[in-house]
Amino acid sequence: MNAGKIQFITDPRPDLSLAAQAELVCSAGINWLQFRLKEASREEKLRYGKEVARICRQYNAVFIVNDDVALAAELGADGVHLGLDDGDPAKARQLLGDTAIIGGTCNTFEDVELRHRQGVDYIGLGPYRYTATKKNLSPILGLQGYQRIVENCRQRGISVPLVAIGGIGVGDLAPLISHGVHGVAVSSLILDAEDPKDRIAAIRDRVHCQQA
Ligand code: TZP
Ligand code: MG
Repeated sequence: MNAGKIQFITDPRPDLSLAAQAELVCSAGINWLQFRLKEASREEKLRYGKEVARICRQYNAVFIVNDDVALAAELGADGVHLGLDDGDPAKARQLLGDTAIIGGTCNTFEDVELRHRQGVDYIGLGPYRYTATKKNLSPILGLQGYQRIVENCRQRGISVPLVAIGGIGVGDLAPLISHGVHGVAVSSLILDAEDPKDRIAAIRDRVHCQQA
């Protein structure tokens, strides 16, 4: 998969536009972004999506669109991130092309088996712990949950990259990576930081220093 180990997920904030979020993370070296904007009209999603896509392209960062394959196609995205209810990865690939990056959200090993069989390129596995960023959270996995699912994947020869998501803190990064996850997807960890650039440096340091 042509993406890094740290995915930033946009989240609407009154004090920082989605474009400013993209500029912030890309300029600090994050090269993988998921455009996530839930409560907005189609026009708003297109307008803000175009701004974020342009910044990602400028920094050569991978640009993924949450939920909506048609929006991803219209924005010329590198891929789409599908929840379990967001449709069939094969159909998404048909529309976006063979080299598109298709991600899928999973909460259980059974979900992982299904999405792996359907040919996703990476799995957003979570939530690690409670987070206010997402509504209707699935059951929390904790470190033990990841350990169990990583072990099941090893036993069944499933090697799709697992990206941990949901309420991840700086102190969670090293343990998660050392338990066999490929990378992490984070939002509030960066957006809530007093010094977001400093926080990004700390995240990059922790993630890239670890052996998967
Ligand atoms: N899906 C599961 S948890 C989550 C999403 C989009 C939000 C992750 O954001 P945060 O702020 O890093 O918990
Ligand atoms: Mg979704």
